Amino acid sequence: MPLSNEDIVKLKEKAWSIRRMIIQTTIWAGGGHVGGALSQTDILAALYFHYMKIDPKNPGLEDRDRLVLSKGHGGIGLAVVLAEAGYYKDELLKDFNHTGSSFGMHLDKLKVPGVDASTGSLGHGLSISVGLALGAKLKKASWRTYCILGDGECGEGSIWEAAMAAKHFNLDNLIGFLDRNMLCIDGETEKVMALEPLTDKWKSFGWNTISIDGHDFAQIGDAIEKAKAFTGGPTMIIARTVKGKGVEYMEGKAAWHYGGLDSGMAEKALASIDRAYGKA
Ligand SMILES: Cc1ncc(C[n+]2csc(CCOP(=O)(O)OP(=O)(O)O)c2C)c(N)n1
Repeated sequence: MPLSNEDIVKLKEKAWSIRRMIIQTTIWAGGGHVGGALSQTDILAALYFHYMKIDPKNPGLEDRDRLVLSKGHGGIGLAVVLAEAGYYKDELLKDFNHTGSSFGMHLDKLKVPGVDASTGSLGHGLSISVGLALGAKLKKASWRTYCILGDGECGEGSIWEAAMAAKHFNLDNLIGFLDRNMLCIDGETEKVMALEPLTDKWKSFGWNTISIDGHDFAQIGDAIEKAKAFTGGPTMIIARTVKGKGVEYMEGKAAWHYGGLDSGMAEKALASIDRAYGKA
């Protein structure tokens, strides 16, 4: 069933509050991977606040859907989403990446409730996801595995080994999102290591592919519904996104892959997010 207007309004509110909290947590942490955390936000909001079967009061629920943030540097964004979903209090984020905190820049599944895989070294999350999805098949369990990949990350050869395996095992319970913001750490993906034609690459590995605007909730929702209904193998949703989405001065700038914010920058960032959501 497509998302209703009411659902979309609710998800936009969540995305607004998540984006603000990513800025706040970046201030507390003294710096963070803010650009990629903002590009993945709407995808995570749709998954955690509408589509995924989860119980924040019981993070280990056997029957839950799993999410693997293969672009593990986006952990600051996932940590905010998990707090917003109720896995823990957002006050804990005040210590994000401080010595002794449970929250490192890359999230540890043994320390942070709700995290299904410890990631950070790029290129491994899809293999972990294949293992989880295959495990669900072997157990005849109905839960799904979602995996969020970066586009720069797709330069890792291990992604393509996992892509092959996912089709080999016909893992129709595995749904990937490729955060196609066209930027990696060093600049434009097409200059650093060209990926295009990217959709054709996933298709040729046997995946069902869907291309969407990764900031449009109606399109995100529609793609998830189609992926869930598809039984011929795994699906990769290629989501066109904007690195730094919501903060005008960060949008489309590789320099904001990682950054710290002084009080002037933070104020400007929050004001920009508020404007983007008609709150100012
Ligand atoms: C194996 C490995 N090599 C290098 C890095 C350092 N690194 C962190 S993020 C990043 C760029 C990732 O770009 P992309 O996947 O496009 O992420 P996004 O733009 O969505 O933040 C790199 C090279 C890493 N984490 N792991």
